[in-house]
Amino acid sequence: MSFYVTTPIYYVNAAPHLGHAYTTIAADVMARHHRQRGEEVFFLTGTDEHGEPVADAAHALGIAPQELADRNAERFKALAPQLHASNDFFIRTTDPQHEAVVQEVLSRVRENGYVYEGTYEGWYCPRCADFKAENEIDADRRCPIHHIELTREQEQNYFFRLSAFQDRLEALYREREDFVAPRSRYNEALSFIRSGLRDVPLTRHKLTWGVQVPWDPEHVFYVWFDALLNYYSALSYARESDLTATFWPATYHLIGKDILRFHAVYWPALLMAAELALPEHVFVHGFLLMDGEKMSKSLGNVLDPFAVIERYGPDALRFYLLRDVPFGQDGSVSTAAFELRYESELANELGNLASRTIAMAHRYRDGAPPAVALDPELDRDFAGLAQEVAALIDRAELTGALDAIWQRVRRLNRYVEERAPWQLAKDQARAPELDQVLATLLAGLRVLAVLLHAYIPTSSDRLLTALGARERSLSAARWDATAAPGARIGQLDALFPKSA
Ligand code: ME8
Repeated sequence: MSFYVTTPIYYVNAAPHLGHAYTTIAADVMARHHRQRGEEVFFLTGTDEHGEPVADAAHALGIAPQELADRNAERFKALAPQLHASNDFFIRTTDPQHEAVVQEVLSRVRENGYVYEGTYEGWYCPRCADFKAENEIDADRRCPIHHIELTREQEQNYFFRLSAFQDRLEALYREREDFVAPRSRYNEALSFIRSGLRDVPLTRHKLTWGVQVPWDPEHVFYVWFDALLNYYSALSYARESDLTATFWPATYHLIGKDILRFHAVYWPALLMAAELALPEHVFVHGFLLMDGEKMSKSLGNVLDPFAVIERYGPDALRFYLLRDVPFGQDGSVSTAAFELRYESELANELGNLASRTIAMAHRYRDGAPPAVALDPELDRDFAGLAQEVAALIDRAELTGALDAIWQRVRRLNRYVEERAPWQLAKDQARAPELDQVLATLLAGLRVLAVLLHAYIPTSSDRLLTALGARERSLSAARWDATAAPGARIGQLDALFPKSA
């Protein structure tokens, strides 16, 4: 089994912000979870370095585009480890190997008859690097995303014959209802397709900052075609041996809703034109909003993920973003909401549960987990949990999976209150009962820690180490007293200190 997950490659026209961190974290949760299942995983992220947004930003700073790209690519590259994102490679579209693949694939698209020369005229947003359809433009001719004035562009270009894929794309959406999720995004993409596909420019004449068109060196490829091909090109040079046969087609492309059309319409058409296999799923998440507006570099209202991480650590940020904003929908983020989740859920519900349980195992049983059967009362909540979580993550329902886990965190907290082990400990005759409660709590914590690994890897690891559990694979989330035999309980400092 192989599993290949990607994030969008981010523009290097400015520094990384929380929105970028969000997609990278989500992809990391999926990658880590699938590794726990024993699958062969490849997780790709990187930077999109060509095109007008980057050229314009460099121009404004009075430096060469490559210099800006080099500078900001480093910052994006540094973001991944700070988030504890376990990406297997970091692609830059200025990598010469990537550029060669772009030239090769797009030449094949031309040889296959899907490229022709023509004139294009339309309303263009230089920040989106995208022409806007008439129905996207309001009366004052501004970009609906960036609120800047659109420019009227007319140029002699090579075109990609997108219209030739009308029927095949409709058939794709008919036959593979899970190609795009959530359903609302599937419907949005399909209705765009059904409204009638028009050919799109494949090259730009006036720009020089891009991958040169091999059959006409006066042109560079339109940045979106260059960028989309990163998902494919990376596999050919990320390692010494070519990984394409193992990982292509991608299992999941995770994207924000701003780039749906490129991934759900252009991309499958381009792959068809190049005779390459299509990805299995495109999952579209919503926007993180601050003051009701999308955070974006060009709007300037950004929350710095580096600052959040420095104060609370990456686990807290990872947890908050996937817990508070239903993955797939828009959601507001704020410091107040973050602090509330941190205190009430991470510190109180999980942190206290863990420290209490471990303290009781030491106090009442000297750190040796009782080797007794688990309380059947919790079977219903815990027995099928790992499968339930895996099924949700298979559908990229990352908030749903986290919620399924968290319901059990709460269930264990109720269990402690109901059984009151401190009362049982007062009565020697009830020692077997206390054994069972402690064994059940320790097993429950182990299951939760294994399942939480994908979300909060550092805390999960600390908790598993304290529980004496060596196994991190999903099989250790079995609801079974023998899943971690004979382990001794260690010490655990507060998982989520309140003074953070
Ligand atoms: O579009 N909320 O790059 P980009 C949630 N280079 N996610 C957000 C976000 C927000 N407020 N802001 C950004 C590009 N994102 C192209 C992609 S792919 C072949 C080329 C995330 O730097 C989200 O994943 O503008 C969004 O799709 C992406 O960053 C856009 O990053």
